Order: sequence, then C-alpha cells, then structure tokens
Amino acid sequence: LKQKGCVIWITGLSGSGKSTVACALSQFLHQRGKMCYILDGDNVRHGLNRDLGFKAEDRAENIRRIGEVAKLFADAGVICIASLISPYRRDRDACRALLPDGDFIEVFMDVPLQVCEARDSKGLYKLARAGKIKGFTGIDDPYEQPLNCEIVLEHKGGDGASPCVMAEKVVSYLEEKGYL
Ligand code: GGZ
Repeated sequence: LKQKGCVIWITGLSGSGKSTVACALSQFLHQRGKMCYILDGDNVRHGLNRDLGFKAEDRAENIRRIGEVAKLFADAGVICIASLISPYRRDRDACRALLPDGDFIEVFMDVPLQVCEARDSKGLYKLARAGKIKGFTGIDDPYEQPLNCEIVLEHKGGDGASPCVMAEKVVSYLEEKGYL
C-alpha cells in the first residue's frame, strides 16, 4: 500500500520561520512513520540551483525547479516540504498546477516585516537597509502574499505560536485531508 504523497509549500519573508516550521513538521511526520523530505531554498541554492541569483527570473527558475523536484517526491509517495520565499504568486501557482488537485498545500507564514527584520538572524536585513544587498525581499523587492492558500500560520506576540504549534496545525490539516 503506497503512502499518499503531497507537497507542503511554505512561503514567506526571510526570517518568517519557514525553515524552523519545516523542521518541526518533518520531525512530527517521522514520528508517525511518514516519509518526508525538506527542500529548503537556501540549501538547494548551494547545489542544484547554485547557478541562480535573486533577480525575478532567477527566483522564478529556482521555484520552478524546486516545484518539479517536489512533484517527483510526491509522485514517489513522499510528503515533500518546500520552504522558500517564493515571492511571486504566479510562480507558486505554476508549481500548484503541476500537482493533482489537493496535493499542493500552500502555507503562508503571516509574519510582519518588522518582526522578521527585528529577528534578522543572519544580519541580511541590516545589509539590505544599508544598500549592501540589492533586491532584498520586503525591502526593495516585492513579496506577493497568497490570496487563497490552504493554511495561514500567524505570528502572535509573546509565546502565542511557537514553531511546534504551527507545525501541529499543518499536521491537523494533513489528517483532515487523509494524508496521514
Ligand atoms: C531574499 C535573500 C536575498 C535576497 C540572499 N532576497 O533568510 P535566508 O537568507 O536564509 O533565506 C533567504 C534566502 C532566499 O532564498 P529562496 O530560495 O528562499 O528565495 S526565492 O524563493 O525568492 O528564490 C535569505 C537569502 O536567501 N537571500 N539574498 N536578495 N533573500
């Protein structure tokens, strides 16, 4: 009996917590004996996508390739978690169109820019504000938030929503839809 694969596509600003939620989610899925695999933009850019930068056409190609690879994983029955900024709606929609209805689950990290910027774990926002990185998403490059995504993970002040709580919300969705 083949397990049912799908793609969990996590989109949001740099520093919004995509990778952290992806990691927590993959741990929950492993605990349940489900095969899953994380395709993280930042990691894939070191290998498969090392020829790509951050102009719109390069981001589009980064997203396209990750979408195609994610589809292969889903075809193989794996839950593939893709976490990348994927700032353009049309690029995300093109990935959605690769998969059968329901198998592309778009998750929006709804975290205000100010919160991401205050975290600035890699110091990239500071560099972008100083003009040392050009075309940084949210600063001088666009981010188009989803209009009709399957799941919204909202930032709440204080200890409102930890990465684990957010990942559990995705797990519940997968249960509800019969992927778990
Ligand atoms: C956005 C950039 C940029 C620019 C470098 N704009 O927080 P991070 O550091 O670790 O993750 C970001 C990563 C974005 O790669 P993605 O593949 O997710 O982007 S996209 O989906 O738009 O193709 C950030 C770092 O790379 N980074 N320059 N100009 N983020």
